[in-house]
Amino acid sequence: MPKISAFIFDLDGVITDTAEYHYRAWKRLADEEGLPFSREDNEALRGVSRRESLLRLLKGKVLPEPQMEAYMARKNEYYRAFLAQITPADLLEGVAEFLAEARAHGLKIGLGSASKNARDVLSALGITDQFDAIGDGYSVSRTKPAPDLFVWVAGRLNVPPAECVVFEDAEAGIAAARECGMYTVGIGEPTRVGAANLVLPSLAGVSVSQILSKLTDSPH
Ligand code: B16
Ligand code: MG
Repeated sequence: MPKISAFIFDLDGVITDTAEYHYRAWKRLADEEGLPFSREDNEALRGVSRRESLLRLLKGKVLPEPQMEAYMARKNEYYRAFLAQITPADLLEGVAEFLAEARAHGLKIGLGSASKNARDVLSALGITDQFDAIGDGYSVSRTKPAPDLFVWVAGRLNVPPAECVVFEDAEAGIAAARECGMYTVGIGEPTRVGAANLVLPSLAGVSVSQILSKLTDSPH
């Protein structure tokens, strides 16, 4: 069994499902601007930054930078209005138990989210104090699939990347973690996170020792 010192979690899709709120906020903007945008289109926005999300929503349509900025600000305003509805009941099944068990194992806990709203979401969920380091949309400039965010979090945790396990629901996030030599646990569809070392439908009923015992000597 390899030496593992830290678990790093993505937020949306792993700890809670803010994806629905992101969708509704983008959908409102798209409808107001007469841009076609479906739930299926929204799948391509999973785990990617606000700017990259807008570029994907625009499907190749080019806008001047000030208009891009205005669209992103408006979407964020719509999204933030939903944050007031988030409570600890919105933690995905099994997450509270899994975090507590990981801490009891002496593992360090990090967050690696693309979201600039991550701290507010953690606070609404009531779990900010469970994290030893919080990496969010402000921490680095190159977003997933670049490895920068996870490297940044590992640095904050003072743990070598090879001793980290990343939990992610997005293809870009698995690619980012693999790029920096971390172990990966994909949450959700194998078609999306199949490149991970382990793939699980969710963290419900999952134990820390179960995960650790399934990791091989090298992440690749
Ligand atoms: P914001 P994650 C991601 O969160 C979301 O999955 C993605 O839909 C969103 O565009 C991105 O955060 C940026 O969010 O607009 O709040 O900065 O999965 O990386 O936790
Ligand atoms: Mg995610």
